[in-house]
Amino acid sequence: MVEENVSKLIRLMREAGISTIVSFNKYNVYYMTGFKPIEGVAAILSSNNQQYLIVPRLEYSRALEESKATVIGYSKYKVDVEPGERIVFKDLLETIFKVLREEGFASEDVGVEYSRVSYKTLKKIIEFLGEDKVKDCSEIFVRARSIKSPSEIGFIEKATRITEEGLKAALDAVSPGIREIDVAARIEYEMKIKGCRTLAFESIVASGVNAALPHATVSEKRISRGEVVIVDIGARYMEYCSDLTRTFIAGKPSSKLRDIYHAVLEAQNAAINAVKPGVKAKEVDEIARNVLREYGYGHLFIHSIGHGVGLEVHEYPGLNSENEKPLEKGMVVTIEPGVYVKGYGGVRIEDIVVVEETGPRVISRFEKSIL
Ligand SMILES: [Mn+2]
Repeated sequence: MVEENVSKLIRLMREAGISTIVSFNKYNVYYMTGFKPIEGVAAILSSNNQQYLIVPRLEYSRALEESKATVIGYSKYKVDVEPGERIVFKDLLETIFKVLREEGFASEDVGVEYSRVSYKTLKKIIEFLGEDKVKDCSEIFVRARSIKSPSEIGFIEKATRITEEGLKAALDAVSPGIREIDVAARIEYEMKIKGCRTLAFESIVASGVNAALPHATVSEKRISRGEVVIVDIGARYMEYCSDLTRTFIAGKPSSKLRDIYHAVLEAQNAAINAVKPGVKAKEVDEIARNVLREYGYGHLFIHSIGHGVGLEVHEYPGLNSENEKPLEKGMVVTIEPGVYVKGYGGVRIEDIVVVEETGPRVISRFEKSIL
């Protein structure tokens, strides 16, 4: 998988006329090298496929195992080193400069992700290389990662299967009297034992009035009879995220709730059916918004229709009213309309869709009728 990612990055580097890229971002370092960083890591890639992974000394042997890149450890402390170990007694940035200088990369254009490094770091890099040599390469990673390979899609599917086990646990647990936090605990237990090492994001179990807040997380509130419960959860598998939402009802839904639910579901179906290569991201948002407007809920749909999902739970493309760019084959996006009524509750339904040549392929399968 890393080989495929690297060749995609190299192709984009050549198109952009950048001969070397340096990334400090943990997702992009993983994408480039297969090494899962904790912190203080960087990766360097040249357009003739020289790969360097620079890690803190304590991560040196793990990096050698996980990555095929040339691994260099760094440490501020001059202590004993095993023969053969490549350890530099400098800080991360100085170690990068050493590699750039020694490999001759410093004489050509070097791409740095302006959107992912601190001002202080960028300033030092510009001082070292000279202003005309440093280029912003943020777009290269955004573009490469937005189009998923079959193996990346496979990991997102596996993460989705695990997340569905979490939804099932939630459905079994939701009943009048239970606390939101208890439901979350059962969800996360189930996902963990099914192979989810870390969550894609903090689980949301929002009942009743809390469901009116799209990003409410979990509280100790007890769920009452007849209340809605928005469950928005995501497992991670092989570092790839899933992100699914279902809205359950603890007891019998009121007719108002039923009406909102069906409007949201109809909006979601319309948006999903619009997904195909070439369709503008904003059009998908507009289609869902129009359905909700017809029901009189347009003003209560207070976020965008969806987002790309991959190594990060929110990544390019954003499916919002401002994104004029077309969807492309291989993108994986969420479709998640919601209606939020202050002081009353809300409904959101979210699925994950792969943009295929012929149209949408919904990879989540969890039941969507009122439960
Ligand atoms: Mn989402």
